[in-house]
Amino acid sequence: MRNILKSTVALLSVLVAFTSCDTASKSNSGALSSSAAEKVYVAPGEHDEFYAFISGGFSGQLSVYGLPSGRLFKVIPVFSLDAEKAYGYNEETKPMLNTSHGFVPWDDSHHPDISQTNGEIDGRWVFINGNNTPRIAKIDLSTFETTEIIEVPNSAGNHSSSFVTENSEYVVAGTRFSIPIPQKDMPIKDYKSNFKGALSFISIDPKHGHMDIKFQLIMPGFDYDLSHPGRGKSHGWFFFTTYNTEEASTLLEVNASQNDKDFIAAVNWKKIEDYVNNGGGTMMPANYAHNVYDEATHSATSTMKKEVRVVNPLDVPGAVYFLPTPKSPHGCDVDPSGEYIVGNGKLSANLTVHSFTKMLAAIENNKVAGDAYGIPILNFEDVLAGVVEQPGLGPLHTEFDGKGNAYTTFFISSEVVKWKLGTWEVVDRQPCFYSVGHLMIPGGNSQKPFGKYVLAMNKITKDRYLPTGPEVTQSAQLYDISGEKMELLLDFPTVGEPHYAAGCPADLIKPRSKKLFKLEDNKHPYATLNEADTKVVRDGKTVHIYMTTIRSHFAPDNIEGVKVGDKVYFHITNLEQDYDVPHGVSIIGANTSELLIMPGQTETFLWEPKQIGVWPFYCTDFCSALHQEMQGYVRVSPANSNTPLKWSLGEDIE
Ligand code: RUQ
Ligand code: CUA
Repeated sequence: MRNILKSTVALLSVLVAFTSCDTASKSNSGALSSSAAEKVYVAPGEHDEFYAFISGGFSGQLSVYGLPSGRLFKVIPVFSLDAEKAYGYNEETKPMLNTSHGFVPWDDSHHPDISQTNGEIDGRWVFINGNNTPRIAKIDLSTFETTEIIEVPNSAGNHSSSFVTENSEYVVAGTRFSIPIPQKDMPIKDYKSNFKGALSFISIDPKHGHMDIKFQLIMPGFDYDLSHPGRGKSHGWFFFTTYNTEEASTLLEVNASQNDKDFIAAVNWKKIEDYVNNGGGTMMPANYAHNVYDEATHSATSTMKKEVRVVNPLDVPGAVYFLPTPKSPHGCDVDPSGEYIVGNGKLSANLTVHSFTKMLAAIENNKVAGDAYGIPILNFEDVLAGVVEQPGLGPLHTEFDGKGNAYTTFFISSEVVKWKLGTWEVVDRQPCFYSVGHLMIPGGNSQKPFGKYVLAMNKITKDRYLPTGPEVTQSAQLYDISGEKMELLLDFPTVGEPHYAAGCPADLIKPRSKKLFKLEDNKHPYATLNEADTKVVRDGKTVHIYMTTIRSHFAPDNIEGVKVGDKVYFHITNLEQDYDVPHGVSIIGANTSELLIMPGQTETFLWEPKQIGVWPFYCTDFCSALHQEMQGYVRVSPANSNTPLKWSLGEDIE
């Protein structure tokens, strides 16, 4: 025990030494030479070449940047409330944040991935995982809005997620923390062999993208850290890194660092899919939310699902194998050809690369080294493609440029290292400022990466930016990788802690970007499609206001007969049919955010007036020269008054 603690202390001091930035900061690297500046300069009015969708980490959101400029375009609300867009505040989107734990308006979003067709990025949807209360969200890239969230049962810490297979057959969610399945009240010390880890395969409807859990593979109680799909020759397989194969439940920094090798789990999902399609697996009681936003009604619904299909890997022989992989591997990355599976062993001096072809041969020849809970373990030597010797310290993630090179981030030595697939030689290295986590090459998780830039997402940025109090901005760095050597081009701040990102050429998305919602397609139950139909309706203590907006007034804009204690729903339809003309609305004391209503859309907020008086409401979005004139009044009378319910526009209420 003493030795273990000693070695942990030693490792920690290495870590501290490498993450203190004082010396590195002095070398200003001359990155912003004029040629670097030119490479990231996008002239006013010009467009960026790539979109980058960068995870918001603990902000729970997904942010959209342009590359190479590093300009922020939008923060898409996904798992967290967003007052700017009324996400989670308006009645239409509140159901998006429903879970089996109730309304959960926050998550830790990690790894975005873009949908694919035939192994190439198709630019239709982005998927991203919520790590804390296990969920997967789908963002529609025609509207840049979250349109679906599915909760993942039997899971905790949805981290090996949300990676997509090469025809978007599945988006995959693996649990980081193993737990009792089903959950139950039991002693924590009985973790070993009693806790299990679920790997969930969530099918994606090819047309609408609707998600549905096809099956959950119930695996031994390890921590399933990251994953990537096979592609090309390895299409039909999925690979997951594991750590804590020791099955420790306490002081994991020591107790989960005992085994010389953990595993990459290779899962033949095609085989399991066949098994399931033939009635295999068992339906297990469960309780998880499936939240879908409908573009026709501009509203989300939340449905609680009551069962899920689980599969015991031992029931599908030949479907799951363990590939021994040194020292608590983190990233699990598959090259564009589908041949190489890179295990980024956090505590290993070398990078391990497995060969898919060799894996198949070992399986064919039944060369098994042992088993873990009945799952065959292959021989390390039999599946090894090669080793990148001593490339750096603390490897985390690897991406590929499609030209035979791999790029791996090293957290402890704080650098991106470029090496060659097949020869395993290191060909270049560039420092990161500082302590890089993930990296992204547009299309990097596909058969066809666009190997022009690599984006490094860093964990520490002290002294890179103007100070902003104890918390310094989160940051990414852009490198040009079009030449033999990488060249640092740009630092830019990011939202939340960026984990992974997904990128693609802007041309894949731009032509499909929606400009407005057609009024005639608006099926919102409280939509008002012209001013003549505006009205105010009382139903007991509930008041529904059917209101419209158009430059530059609300209809109606004077309302009387509302009483203290009423529940007042403002249902507001934006009648504009022009690009980029939203209107906003809010009223004093409303316990929600403003609404930001797109052309042709209907949104609703609830107001519960607590005080008598005459209260103004106004447009919150500067929509025209007469935006400041876009306002109105609601008269609130005592609860027992008999002020008649009346409304008007352009004339006085008599
Ligand atoms: S993880 S670096 Cu989800 Cu590697 Cu963040
Ligand atoms: Cu409408 Cu400002």
